Amino acid sequence: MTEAQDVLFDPFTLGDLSLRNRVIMAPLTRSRAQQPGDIPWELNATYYAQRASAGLIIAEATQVSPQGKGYAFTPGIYSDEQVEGWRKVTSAVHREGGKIILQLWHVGRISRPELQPNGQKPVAPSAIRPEGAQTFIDEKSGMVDVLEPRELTSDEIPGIVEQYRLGAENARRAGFDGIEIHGANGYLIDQFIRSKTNLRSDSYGGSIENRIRFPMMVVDAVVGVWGGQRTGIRLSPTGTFNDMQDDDPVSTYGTLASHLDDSGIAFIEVVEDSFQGNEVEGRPESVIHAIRSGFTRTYIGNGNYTADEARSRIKAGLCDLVSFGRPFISNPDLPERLRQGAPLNDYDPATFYGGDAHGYTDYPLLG
Ligand code: 8OZ
Repeated sequence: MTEAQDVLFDPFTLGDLSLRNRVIMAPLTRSRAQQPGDIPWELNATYYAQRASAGLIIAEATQVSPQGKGYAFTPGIYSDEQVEGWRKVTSAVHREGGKIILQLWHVGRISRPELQPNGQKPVAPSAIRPEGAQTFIDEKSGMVDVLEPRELTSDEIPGIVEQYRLGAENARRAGFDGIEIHGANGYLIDQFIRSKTNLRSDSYGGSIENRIRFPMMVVDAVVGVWGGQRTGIRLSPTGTFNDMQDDDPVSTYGTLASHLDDSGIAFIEVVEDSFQGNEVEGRPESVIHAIRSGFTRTYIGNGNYTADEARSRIKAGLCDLVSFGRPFISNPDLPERLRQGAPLNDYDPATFYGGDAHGYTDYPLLG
């Protein structure tokens, strides 16, 4: 295949951003922020700069507040030191000609008192313990079970929206090119969206319109800072990671997609398949169709894609862009490898989370 025919290397306009290819780097938790303070630093700048040939880098999930933290060593975007740290990252990526947006994260119930301000219980739409969910609190304890959270009062919810708004403002100060809101994988926004985790009887729970109220407030707050053309959201309609489920994902996500369309955001990234939970067999085509029908702008497919599947689904109009996660961990030059059909380096799950440069910035380039 010649370069001119390879749809993965068609430039693409994503909102206000001109992308040089359609090979997107998915957000990847790597748990290597500098301590204390969960501050991005030179090591993270090197890692992201190595991957700047992606059409777009979606930087890892980043807590908008101390309450939004659920794992040791993940970065934040609420302190001045974190903003300065992220500035090192965005400058390094821009120096290499890349583009990078930040994923804003609040974990909701997927945390532990050990990680929360004043040892408080983590918060959630409803006080439901996620069965089988675990988190990482420190090197000594390793993975530990998540406990029953505290139900948020309706009065607290605008304050959490404000945490996201401040995160969005801080991301601007840090030099990012835009925002992805983390609405997937069983964290706070997802806990509101899906029926299994939202049993509220106020205006934030019950009907689909009510369950998506808080998510849409967050979207509107971020759009207020960045504009729709530089804002997107990640969703995982059928993922079961963190004990998630929805009674009727076609209706839930079809409705959400039209509200997101009205909000003016530029893209939805969909976890169609995942390595973390027992997902449905294959890609959930009926939900993908519902989202595609409700949302008129860019759709980014994600989850266990090969280059050929990415090409064929883009050509079939099932997605516009594809994000790759694990392959980008072990192949900093993934776009060039896909273009050439070159072999990929294997990744080592033992170095996914935490640690140093090993398994992070030491994967080899082609040649
Ligand atoms: C793996 C480990 C910890 C967090 C996600 C942010 O699943 C994550 C995550 C992944 O979205």
